[in-house]
Amino acid sequence: MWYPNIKDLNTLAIILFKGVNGALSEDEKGEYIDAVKCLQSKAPYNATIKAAKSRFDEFQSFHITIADDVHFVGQFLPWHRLFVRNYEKALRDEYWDWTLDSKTPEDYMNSPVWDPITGFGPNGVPGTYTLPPFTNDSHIFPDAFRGCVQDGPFAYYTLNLGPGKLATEHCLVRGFNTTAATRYLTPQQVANTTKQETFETFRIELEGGDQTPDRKIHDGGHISVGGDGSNFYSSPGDPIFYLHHTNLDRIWWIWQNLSPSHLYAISGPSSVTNPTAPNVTLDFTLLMGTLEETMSIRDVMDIGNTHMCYTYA
Ligand SMILES: *[C@@H]1O[C@H](CO)[C@@H](O)[C@H](O)[C@H]1NC(C)=O
Ligand SMILES: *[C@@H]1O[C@H](CO)[C@@H](O)[C@H](O)[C@H]1NC(C)=O
Ligand SMILES: *[C@@H]1O[C@H](CO)[C@@H](O)[C@H](O)[C@H]1NC(C)=O
Ligand SMILES: *[C@@H]1O[C@H](CO)[C@@H](O)[C@H](O)[C@H]1NC(C)=O
Ligand SMILES: [Cu+2]
Repeated sequence: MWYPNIKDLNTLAIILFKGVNGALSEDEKGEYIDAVKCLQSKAPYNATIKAAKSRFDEFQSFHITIADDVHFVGQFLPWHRLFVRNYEKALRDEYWDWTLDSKTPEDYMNSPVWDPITGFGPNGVPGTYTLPPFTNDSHIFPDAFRGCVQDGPFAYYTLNLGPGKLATEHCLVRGFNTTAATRYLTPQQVANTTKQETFETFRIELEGGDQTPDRKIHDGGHISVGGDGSNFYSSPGDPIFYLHHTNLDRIWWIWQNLSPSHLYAISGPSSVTNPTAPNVTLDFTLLMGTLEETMSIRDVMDIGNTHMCYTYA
C-alpha cells in the first residue's frame, strides 16, 4: 500500500477534516506519477553533469557520485532524509508501507504500488534486457536484472544513468525478489528496528548491508525490487526508490519520537573508506551537490522545523 505523507500541517488538518484516513485515491496516485514524469521531462538545473539529461537524472546522478560517502555511516539517515525531501519539494510526499505487502509472495507481486494504471508499473519482462559490460566496482548483481518494465507509466522510459556507475541509455529494469520481500519487509523486522535503544544499534539494524550478517529493512527493500532499484549507486533511477526511502524516514521519525533523548541522537562513522575520520556530530554537513543547498545534520533532525516542515500522517 502507499500512503500520503502530508508535508504541511495545514494540508494535514484539511485532510483529517475531510475524513480521509489512509490510502491515496486514484486521482492522488495519478498526480504523483504525473509529477515524477514531469521531473523526467524537465531540464536539469545544472548542465555540468553531461549524462544527466533531466531533473530526475540529476538526483540519480548525485546519488551515484556520493553513494560511497553516505552509506554505512552516521549520516546515512540524515543524508537520505534531505535527499528525499529535496526530491519531494516538487512532488506530493508519499511513502510505500511495504509491511502490508510482505506476508506472501503473491501479496508483494499484487501490491497496488505496482499497478500499471494507478501505480509504478510491474516486474521486468525476462529476456528483454542485456547488461552492458561493466566495471566490477559497480556492485551489479546480474540475477537482479530480470528485464525491462513494459507496462505502466514508466514502460519504455529511457534512463540515461546506470546501471551502477555506468551512464548507458536503457529501460527501467526490475527483477522482483519475493524471498527478500517476505523475509525482510515484515512488521516484525520493523518492530525489531524501532525497539533499539541507541541510535547506533538503530541505524545499523535499519540499514543492513555489510554492517550486519543478514539483510535488513533498507537493503531488503532495495533487493525486493531488483534492477537499478537494487543497485548501490543507481537505485534512484527507479522512481520507487523515493517511496522506499520515505518509508524508512518515517520509521526513523517514529523512533525519534519514542523518547526525548532520541530526537537529536546521532552517531556513527563519517566515512567507511577512511577509518581514521571522526564520527558524525550534529554539525556534520550533508552535501547535495548541484541539487540544493547543503544543510547540517542538526537542521534535518526535527522534521517539523522550518527547514523540513513536514509530518507523517
Ligand atoms: C553547476 O555546477 C558546477 C560544479 O559544481 C558549478 O561550478 C557551477 O557554478 C554550477 N552552475 C550553476 C548555474 O549553478
Ligand atoms: C533474492 O533474495 C534472497 C535473500 O536475500 C537472496 O538469497 C537471493 O540470491 C535473491 N535472488 C536473486 C535472484 O537476486
Ligand atoms: C534484532 O536486532 C538485533 C540488534 O540489532 C539483532 O542482533 C537481531 O539479529 C535482530 N533480529 C532479527 C530477527 O532481525
Ligand atoms: C566512534 O564511535 C564509536 C562507537 O560509539 C566508538 O567506539 C569510536 O571510538 C568512535 N571513534 C572516534 C574516532 O571517535
Ligand atoms: Cu542511498
